Amino acid sequence: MTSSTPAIALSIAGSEATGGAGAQADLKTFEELGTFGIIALTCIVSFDPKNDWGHRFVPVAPQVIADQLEATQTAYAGSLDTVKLGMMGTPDTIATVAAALSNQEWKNVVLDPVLICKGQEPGAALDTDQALQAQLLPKATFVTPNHFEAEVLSGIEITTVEDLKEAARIIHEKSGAAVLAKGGVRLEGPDAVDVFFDGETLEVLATPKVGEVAVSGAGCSLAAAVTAELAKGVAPLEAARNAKAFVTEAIKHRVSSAAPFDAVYQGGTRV
Ligand code: PXL
Repeated sequence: MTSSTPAIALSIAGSEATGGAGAQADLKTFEELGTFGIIALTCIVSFDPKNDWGHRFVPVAPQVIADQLEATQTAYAGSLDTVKLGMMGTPDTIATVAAALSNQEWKNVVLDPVLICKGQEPGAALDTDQALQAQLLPKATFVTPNHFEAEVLSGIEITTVEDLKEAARIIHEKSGAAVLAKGGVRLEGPDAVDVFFDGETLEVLATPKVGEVAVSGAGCSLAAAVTAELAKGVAPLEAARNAKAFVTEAIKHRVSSAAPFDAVYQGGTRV
């Protein structure tokens, strides 16, 4: 390796065909932030324009997920130490990913705890949520719950910044990970407020809201940006600050389509 060799960042995530969220958002973010991005696909999501743009969800077979990770982990043995976990979708996928993660040491495991995907039946989703909390949360070094996920993981209702701080503390206690709990557009007020807590430092990150409507891919891109920064050796709080600045620009330069939600543009910082 030379000093110009980029840091490697792996995302284990689902494809979202319109290019707003999921693996596509991760890979674009990794590239923008100067890392060498790699994807192992867990599932394929295709929004359904005939059905209110609901999620059509197809899992990738567990063996195929294991094969992808075997290829990547073998190819980059010794240089791959940072992974982001995005949408898993099924308990089988979670078990497969947890087993593959156990095959090596990691410096950074960034868990974006995607809990519910519309289009899944609630029973299956509950199983998936429980498997995620039991098998992946303990492996995480950094967790990025959105408002809903922070409520589920902490068990408290979040309506104020104080609630968000409390949720971040509870999720840290539960996981041992650094937590970036996202208020986004869900909390009232002029700012999009997120809370960072790593057991020592609690910091409120606030930037003026770009709009009042959530933009597709913002959460994925934020977690991917944290992952890229950590892969490059940036410390967790600084990674959170840099990621928020990156996503704010991506939201400002969002792309509209016939779908009912805009998609973030990761090239926003270059425009
Ligand atoms: O934003 C959560 C998310 C993550 N991953 C995939 C998705 C979505 C939401 O649509 O489709 C693949």
